[in-house]
Amino acid sequence: MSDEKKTIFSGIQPSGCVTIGNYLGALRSWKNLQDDYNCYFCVVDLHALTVKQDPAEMRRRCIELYAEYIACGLDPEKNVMFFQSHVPAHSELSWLLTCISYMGEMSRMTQFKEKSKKAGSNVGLGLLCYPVLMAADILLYNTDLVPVGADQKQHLELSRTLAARFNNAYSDTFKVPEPYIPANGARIMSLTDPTSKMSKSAENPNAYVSILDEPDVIMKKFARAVTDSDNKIVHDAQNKPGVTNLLEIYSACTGEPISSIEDAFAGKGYGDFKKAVGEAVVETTQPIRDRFKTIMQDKAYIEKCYTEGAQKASCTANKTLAKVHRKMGLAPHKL
Ligand code: ATP
Ligand code: LTN
Repeated sequence: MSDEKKTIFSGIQPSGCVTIGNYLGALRSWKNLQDDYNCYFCVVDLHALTVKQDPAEMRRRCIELYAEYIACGLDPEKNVMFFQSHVPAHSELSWLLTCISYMGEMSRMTQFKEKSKKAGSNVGLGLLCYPVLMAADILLYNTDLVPVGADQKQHLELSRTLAARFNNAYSDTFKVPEPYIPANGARIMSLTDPTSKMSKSAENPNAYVSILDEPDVIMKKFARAVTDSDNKIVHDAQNKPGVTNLLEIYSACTGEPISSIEDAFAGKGYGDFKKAVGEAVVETTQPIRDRFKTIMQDKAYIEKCYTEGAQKASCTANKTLAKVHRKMGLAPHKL
C-alpha cells in the first residue's frame, strides 16, 4: 500500500444480487477510483444479518458478492478485498463506539425508520445499531473517502459525528471521512414503484434489475417498468418519476446528457424508449456477466483472495483498535 495515496473504504451487504443501483451508485465509482487510492472493499456480511437470512443462501450470496466485485472490475491484487466477519476488529470497535452513541441519533436514521416499519412489532436491535457498525468499518482504516450512493449520506454523517465525538473525548484518534457520491446514478429508483429506491432485497424481482439478470429478463423488466400515461419522454422528478428514473439509468449507462436523450426521443413512444434503456443496460452489464461466470469456476482463487484480503485488513484494523483500547483506558496489552 502506498503512503502517498489517500484511503477509500466501502462495502455492500450480501442481502441479494448486486443491482444496477448498487453498480451505478457505488461499484462503478470504486472501479474508477482504485488506481488512485489505497482501497478497502468489504463484503459487509454482518450488516446483512440485521434482517433474518437463510444460512445456506447467505453463504452462497457472500461468495457470489465477492465474485461480483471482481467481475465488476475490482482487482484483488491492487485492493484489500475481504469479508467483514473475518476481521473481528469491526465488531469490537462497533461496541466501543456504541458506548459513545445516543439512542436519539440512531432512532432518527431514515433507513432505521423504514426498515423497522417493515419489521413490524419486534424490531431487531441490529437495525438500530447498524450505523455504528458502519462507522466502525470506516474508522478502522483511517479512511479519507467513502464512495456510496445518495441513500448512505445520512449514515456517513453519523460516522463523521462519532469520529469527531471520540476525538473530542479521548484526543485525536480517528480521521473524519468524506462522502463521495457520483453525479449520475447515485439514486436509482424501483421499476415497480419509482418513488422508492431500487433495493436488492425487494420482494418483487421486477422492482430491480440485477447485474446478473440475463438479457431477455432485463428487457422484460424494462418493458414492464411503471411510467405514466402521457407518453412524453421528459425529465420531471415530481410529476414523472418513472420516466425520470429511466432517463437517469440511460444517461448513467451511456454517458449521454439527459437533455440530448430527451431530444433524441422527442415524439417517440414509451415502448421504443424502454427498449433503448433495456439495451443500454444489457450492454453495460454483459462484460460483468461474462467475467462472473469465469470467476465462479475457480472457488479456490476466490478463497485465496479473500483470505489474503482479511490478513491485510487485520493488520491495519488491529493497530487502530489497540490505539482505541489505550485511549479509552483498557488494561495495557501487546496482543
Ligand atoms: P438492501 O436491499 O439489503 O437494503 P441495497 O440494494 O439497498 O440493499 P446496500 O448493500 O445497502 O444495497 O448498498 C450498497 C451500496 O449501493 C451503497 O453504497 C448504496 O448507497 C448503493 N445503493 C444502494 N441502492 C442504490 C440505488 N438504488 N441507487 C444508487 N445507489 C444505491
Ligand atoms: N450501510 C451501507 C453498507 C455499508 C458501508 C459500510 C458502506 C456498511 N459499512 C462502510 C460504506 C462504508 C449500505 O449501503 N447499506
